[in-house]
Amino acid sequence: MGHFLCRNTPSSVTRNEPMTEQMTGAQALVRALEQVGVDTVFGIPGGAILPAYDPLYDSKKVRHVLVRHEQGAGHAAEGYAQATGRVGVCMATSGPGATNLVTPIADAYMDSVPIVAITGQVASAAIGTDAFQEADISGITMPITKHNFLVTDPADIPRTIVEAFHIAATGRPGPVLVDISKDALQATTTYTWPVQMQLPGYRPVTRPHSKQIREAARLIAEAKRPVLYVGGGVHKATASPELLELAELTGIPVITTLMARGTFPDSHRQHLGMPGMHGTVAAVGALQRSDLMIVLGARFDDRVTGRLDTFAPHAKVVHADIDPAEISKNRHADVPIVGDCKEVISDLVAAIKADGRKGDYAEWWRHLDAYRETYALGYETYEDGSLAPQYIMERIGALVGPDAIYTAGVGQHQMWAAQFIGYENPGSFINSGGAGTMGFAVPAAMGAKMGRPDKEVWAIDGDGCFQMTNQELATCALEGVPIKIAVINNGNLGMVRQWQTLFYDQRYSNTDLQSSRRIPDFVKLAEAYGCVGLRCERPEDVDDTIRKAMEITDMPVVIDFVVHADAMVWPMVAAGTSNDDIKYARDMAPKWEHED
Ligand SMILES: Cc1ncc(C[n+]2csc(CCOP(=O)(O)OP(=O)(O)O)c2C)c(N)n1
Ligand SMILES: [Mg+2]
Repeated sequence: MGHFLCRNTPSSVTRNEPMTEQMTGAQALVRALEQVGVDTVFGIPGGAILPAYDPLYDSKKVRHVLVRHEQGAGHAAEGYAQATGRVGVCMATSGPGATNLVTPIADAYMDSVPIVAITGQVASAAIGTDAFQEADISGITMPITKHNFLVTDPADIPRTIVEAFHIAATGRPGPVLVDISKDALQATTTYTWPVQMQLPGYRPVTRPHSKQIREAARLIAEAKRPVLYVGGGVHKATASPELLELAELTGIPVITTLMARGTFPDSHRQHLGMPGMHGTVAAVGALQRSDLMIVLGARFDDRVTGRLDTFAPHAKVVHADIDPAEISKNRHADVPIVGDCKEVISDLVAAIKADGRKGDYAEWWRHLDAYRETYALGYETYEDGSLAPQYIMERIGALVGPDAIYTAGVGQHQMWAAQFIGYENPGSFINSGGAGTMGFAVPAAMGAKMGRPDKEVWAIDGDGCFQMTNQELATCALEGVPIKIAVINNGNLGMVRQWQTLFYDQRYSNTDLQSSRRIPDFVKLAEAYGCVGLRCERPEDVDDTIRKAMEITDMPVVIDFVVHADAMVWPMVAAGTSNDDIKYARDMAPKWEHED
């Protein structure tokens, strides 16, 4: 069983006599949602889903949050899921309501986020006739859902809901769509509870094979230059404590991918940082020179590997993942391990203790420490007094601290947030890794804050991303969701502009948003949405502005940080090139002189 459990899998259902009752399909839907433990649904009503909104109006257990765009509902469900470890839920009507969910569903699929999307469908007799607001949403989302259902019989609704939540939360988590025709919502049915799931072919393997574990332990003892390559699956398995034990038992260096920031404390001596396109020289260099990669819940994304045929050329690979389809997909695994990372890592710890040998990595650490010292993360500051975006991240990290939850949009600001805030706790950095979805930050922060109202939640957003989904500020203001949004306003689609600077001769085609001209004025926009708007343009005002935002705990706060337009994200491995060609600043390549 995965550890990303909704508290409502059938095992928690009381084993009393089956309960039966006559009700509509819509009432059955709401009752089933209540019985699987849903407390929050993000959505927008419309014709086909309207019957469901009527019993929802009466529910004492399910809070429906009326968003302003269905994309916001989907990302909010993702933020909620990642902040709580439970399944996030979004709801929309047929046709355009459902297609507006496509982007967050794709996003959740890429990042293995457990959400259930419930959509209304036109009446079953009208399906396939191009009826008003008809879209084949189960067809459209087939390749981007872990599973999806089209329900036309009201009697199937409770069982389908239980199955959807079970599939979303167990094994490798992911999005599940439940599309329900309007007539199924309206018809009367006999509601029976508990239900029997009918998923004969679905049995995720969570227990790793002991022979593979012993083989991995042997390779670890014999390796000279091992690295723990940690991905998002480790946090999803709530395996941070086991990871810490494994790392400290063996003394092996740890790198955490974008999806794993916080899974291992940034402050830990053995942590080399993030690998990949904008990773640290130490993390990238460690992988390139390693003789053994222990890959845990990660998938050799091209943003990590760079040119695949030059990635970590000397390394043997131990690859553990709950999804067998990931093993040897991009890189051959010498020791494939299918299983839940919590079980895999604790079994590895036991096997290493039983093996009794200890690897000697002193020489390895001498090289790594040299990389780390020579090529520490750094950034440019500006003599004209303008703001360096990286400095803002450092100050947010210092003042707000590691107990908060951070979300990010996509672009330069996302990479600076990954590099400079400093994460100590698993799940404290929620962002769109696989899909790279601009507009993720604000609705994801809203969902995270609603799931964890006890946490301070900061969205680090770009001026471009913010203009894609900021309408959810209205939702936040009206629903009382006091998140903070730090807009890193460089006036540009900065990440694209960075590529134009480096690879397109500084021809800045269509990347100038002119948002530093205050179109729109983010402070006024915040105020128009019933939020507090603050602006900060100089380094000496950064701390005061952050503190002011922290003091406001009853309203959402938007800070317009107007920053230097030319700041760039370094280090960088250019797309399609080898990790060996990493640059730590423009035209500055590290010297790998600490070689044997
Ligand atoms: C929905 C979507 N459209 C386009 C892109 C391509 N893209 C990646 S980063 C980026 C620029 C983001 O601009 P901004 O939010 O201002 O962030 P910055 O890079 O300036 O920090 C764009 C257009 C994307 N990732 N997602
Ligand atoms: Mg920008």
